[in-house]
Amino acid sequence: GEAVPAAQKSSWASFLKSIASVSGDLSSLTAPPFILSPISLTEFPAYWCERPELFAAIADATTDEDRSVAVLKWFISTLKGQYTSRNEKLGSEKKPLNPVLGELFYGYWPDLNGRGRTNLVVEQVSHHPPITAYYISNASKGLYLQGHNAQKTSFSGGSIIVKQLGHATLTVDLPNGDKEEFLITLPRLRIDGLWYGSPYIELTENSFIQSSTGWLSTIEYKGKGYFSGKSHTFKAILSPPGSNNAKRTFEGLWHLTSKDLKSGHTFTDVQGPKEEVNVAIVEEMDDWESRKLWQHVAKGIRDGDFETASREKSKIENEQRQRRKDELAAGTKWELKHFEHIESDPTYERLGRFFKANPPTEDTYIYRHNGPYDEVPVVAAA
Ligand code: 0T9
Repeated sequence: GEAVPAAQKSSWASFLKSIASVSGDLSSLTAPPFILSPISLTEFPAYWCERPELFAAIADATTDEDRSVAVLKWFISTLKGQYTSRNEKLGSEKKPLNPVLGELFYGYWPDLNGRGRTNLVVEQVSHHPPITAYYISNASKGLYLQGHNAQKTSFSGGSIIVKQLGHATLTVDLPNGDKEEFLITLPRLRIDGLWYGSPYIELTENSFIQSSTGWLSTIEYKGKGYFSGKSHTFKAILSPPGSNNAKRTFEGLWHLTSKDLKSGHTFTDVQGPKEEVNVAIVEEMDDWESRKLWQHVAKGIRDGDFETASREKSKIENEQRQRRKDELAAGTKWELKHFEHIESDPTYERLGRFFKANPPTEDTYIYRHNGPYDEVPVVAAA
């Protein structure tokens, strides 16, 4: 392959072979250096909010229909960041750092032009399989997004097929005191370009956004050679409560622009700049915060010093192994810091019924409201 350095060709070939034989979880496979990313998966939830004004705009919609349109617009506008930004920043899709249990990522987007401040709290809630939980809130706009992510991978026709497990729920405080909820499911991914060592993602099949008002967005994803013949194509239909008929249809390319077919107006346009999340400087971070925890590994990868990267990675992994052993010996269990695991998410069950969500139930991680940006609880005077 072209993108594979000569010295890493055989290790890339054996990596591809191991991908084909290991199904389920690829996170712990050792990949050749050229494909390693210095960024941990705990940073990925930030992609949900790199256009904070579109997130904030959800609160400004005045009808149920318009609110569902605003949620869809925000969602579609996140896809470019979620699924193509490594290609833009790192040259191709790369293998992210596999987070350790308890790894944290905190960030925010400042309040500008009245959009309110948006905060992000992420915690790695499982190491094997990797599961990442997150909470994104814009309290001044009454917007709260809670979700978790895991993946189940398989290999087919030379591509990696990634089924995303997990979902997100968005809660919106309405001016009349009611709450509207949205259940957001996640698309399937196909990772192509592996043979040439320059992987990229295509989205496939469907995902859904179901509102508690009954409005439903059904989003269909296609790549090269399907209905428009172009990669990164989507078509979304919005149907009113109790109906399967499209009231609105939106179509286009999720990494460029799309149109509202009824009006002919632009629906999404993500060609302009996005805003990366703001984080503390490493010196001021907690030891469990991703960029501090991985700093030496990341530097090794960035500098092309893979000996240092792999030595530092082993340190982290050995420390983790020791922790798990100690817990086993002491009969204790690792405690999650910011989230509580529950076996079945009532919001998923209730809203998932509208569109026959598969599976019909899913677990979830409930935010404890004890992140660095939450107000310190007032201790009652004695
Ligand atoms: C949630 C996103 C997810 C995480 C990543 C599949 C993948 C891990 C999960 C689904 C985000 O909201 C969106 C984007 C990219 C997804 C990653 C792409 C990827 O390749 C990895 C997997 C685990 C690999 O690293 C496979 C091996 C690698 C050599 C291929 C580039």
